[in-house]
Amino acid sequence: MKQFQNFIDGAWVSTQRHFENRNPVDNSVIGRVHEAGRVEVDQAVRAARAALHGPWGSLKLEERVDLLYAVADEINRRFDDFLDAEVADTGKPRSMASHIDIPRGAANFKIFADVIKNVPAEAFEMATPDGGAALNYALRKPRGVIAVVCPWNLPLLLMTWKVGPALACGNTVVVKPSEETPATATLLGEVMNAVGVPKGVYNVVHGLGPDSAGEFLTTHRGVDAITFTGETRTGEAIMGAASKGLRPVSFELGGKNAGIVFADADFDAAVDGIALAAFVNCGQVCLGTERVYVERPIFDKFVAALKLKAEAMKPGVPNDKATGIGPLISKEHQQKVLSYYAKAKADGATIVTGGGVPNMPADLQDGSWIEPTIWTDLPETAAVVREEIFGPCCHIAPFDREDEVVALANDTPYGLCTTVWTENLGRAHRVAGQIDVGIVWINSWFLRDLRTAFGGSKQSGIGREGGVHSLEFYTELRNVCIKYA
Ligand code: NAD
Ligand code: 6OD
Repeated sequence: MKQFQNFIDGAWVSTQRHFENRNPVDNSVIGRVHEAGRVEVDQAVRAARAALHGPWGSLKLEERVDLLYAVADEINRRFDDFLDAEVADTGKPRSMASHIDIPRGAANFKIFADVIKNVPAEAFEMATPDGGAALNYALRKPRGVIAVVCPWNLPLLLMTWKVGPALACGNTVVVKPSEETPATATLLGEVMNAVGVPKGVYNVVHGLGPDSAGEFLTTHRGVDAITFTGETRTGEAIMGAASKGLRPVSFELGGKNAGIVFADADFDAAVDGIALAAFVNCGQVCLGTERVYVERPIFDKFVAALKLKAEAMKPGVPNDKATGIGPLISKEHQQKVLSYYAKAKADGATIVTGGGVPNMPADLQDGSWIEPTIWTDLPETAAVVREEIFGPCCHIAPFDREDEVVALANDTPYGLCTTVWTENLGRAHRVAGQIDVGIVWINSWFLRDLRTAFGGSKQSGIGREGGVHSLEFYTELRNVCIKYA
């Protein structure tokens, strides 16, 4: 059985409190996680502080950038180790993890190394009141010790999406991976040591949220800023913690994203795109589509086509090339998703397909399997239309007018993303301008140049990260004015 220890100051730290790490495919115990207490969290924060003022802080930018390139190269060299670890923790199809999770995990270090190398500086020559002159410029300084609190759905990808820019900007980090997925954050500690990242720059503390490592880290006053990806309610708790000491936060939170399909859309592309957005990663993507609105003339045809797509997704184990959908992350999450399936039924939904647990072979029956599910005929007030489920499911409703569907899409406390499917360019621009979200995809989904801004509006997030936008959170500008004449 694997032991997942904390990684503090470049060393492996075990503790007396443990919890189990389970494989969602069959619920078997695959590892023992050493839970960090207040003492270990404090050690990690102190190590991060010492590195900031020591070996890391004194590196030249070029040396830091070279180390980040080396981290990316080492992740790629150990690609299969990362792949095995991610797949064992999440149960996701190996094909998905090898095309998305692991390559992006490596790329996040390269991209932000390039960003920091090329970021322009601001400088102004100015006349002074006494007839002299001054040069006024801004220095970018790291914020300090950053707490990185992560979810389980894309563990390496979403963790490195924060750690990459944080380190590129000269900060040090203490990462709290999700209790469900401790493996790849731990493995990254080995990578950091292997390529010579100074000890204390990257630290990992394992544990849960409340009254555990998550809370101990975010309430620790030695942390200068907190970046968090996860549920909106957790974000509220972390924001409360951050208010002590007025520490800045960057939040990527939940969503209840709409997909809008106009009758003039490329029909097959829209069906493929919505199927991907609703079902990939077993629906456990914050950017996923759980509300679909289809223009009435193509409504029945669309529902029938999406049903075929859902039913073609064969549940199975990660290594089987025929697998279309893996399990949910845990039995607990399976119960949550099933409770929404029950609510939809009780609310009078038409269950187009799915609605339960698929039949699996005997050795997999204890896994967290779930059927891709489509509902129609629910009012907009139904729980499955309003609340984030984070499972492979969507409700499809018809609409008649553009202004009507814009209002429907916007009628949610969330504002992460929307997909719009249309061949009408004017309409595409018009609707993109009217939907109150951080990201609008036209005729696409999950397609993004990593240099662009990513983040949610309303209760889906605070701030934007990506490319130079990440610098706004991971650095602070120091204004220097020098009178030279
Ligand atoms: P979660 O909020 O339950 O947990 C996320 C992390 O926060 C975990 O590491 C957990 O241990 C920690 N945590 C929980 N309570 C805490 C507390 N009180 N103090 C400090 N830390 C605490 O989220 P999850 O279940 O891991 O992930 C699913 C959620 O994440 C969904 O709502 C999804 O939409 C959201 N998400 C959003 C994005 C985005 O980019 N907007 C990306 C991925 C996931
Ligand atoms: O691709 C990204 O950078 C990103 N933040 C994706 C988020 C996915 C949410 O589950």
